[in-house]
Amino acid sequence: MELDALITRTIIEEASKELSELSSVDVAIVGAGPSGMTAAKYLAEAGLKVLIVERKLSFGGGIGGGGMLFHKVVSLKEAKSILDDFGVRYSERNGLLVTDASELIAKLASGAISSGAKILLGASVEDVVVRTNPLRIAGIVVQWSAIHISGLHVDPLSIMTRAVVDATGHDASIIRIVSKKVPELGVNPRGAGPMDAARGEELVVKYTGKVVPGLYATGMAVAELHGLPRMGPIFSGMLLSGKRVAEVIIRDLKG
Ligand code: 48F
Repeated sequence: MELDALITRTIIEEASKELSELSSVDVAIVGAGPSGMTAAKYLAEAGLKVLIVERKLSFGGGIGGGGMLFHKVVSLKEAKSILDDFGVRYSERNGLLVTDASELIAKLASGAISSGAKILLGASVEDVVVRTNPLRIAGIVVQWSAIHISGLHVDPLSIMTRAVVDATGHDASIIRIVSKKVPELGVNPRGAGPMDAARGEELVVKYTGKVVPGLYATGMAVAELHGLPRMGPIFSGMLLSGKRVAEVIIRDLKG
């Protein structure tokens, strides 16, 4: 067979095989930002089948933009053990841990993938699957981002889940979908409040966890849901929130 044909056949065979295995997962994380990738590593390490769906063709979410495009981001020392778990290097300045933005992106992704999580790029979650008795979120509805951008009418596909994590940052995409389409679940996002780094860092971790049966929130989606302060380019809250949501899901799914 010609190499050109072999390339096509190999890509389609391998991708189809893997995508069909992903039609049902333990945990679907929506968004490959800092909170979603942190959660993915700890969930996969606990033996759960984890898929991250990311609408862009790259991971990192808000990390790459740093603070006004300066390429360093900072964390409180409370997140030191998480940075160590991922092998992220840091220096200390003014009592803060300083990391290189691109290293943080690369190592969070590498840590999640090495632990067994799958990251699917260029795919957007546009809806949820709902089941009754009991009423719960039972899956995500996925479409290639390129189809969204093109405006073509193409039906999406569903992925069944035991837990969905909204890690979509300020979009709080999944929370807003559930709020609009399943009003009986009583999810009413308040929108994030103004800047207050210290309170925002503390509260985003405190409020991380289950939203409704089958749906959890981490990172800035938590702030959007509960009206918590934003905190700007400090990322310890995102890392700690990602680890926290993983702990809650592991407890709920594995007992
Ligand atoms: O925004 P993002 O980095 O979320 P996060 O983990 O971290 C927030 C911080 O970056 C920063 C901050 C804290 O210091 O204020 O904003 O809470 O990453 C969210 C990811 O979700 C993707 C989006 O492209 C981004 O990479 N995303 C959003 N909606 C969807 C989605 C969707 N419907 N389907 C798939 N991916």
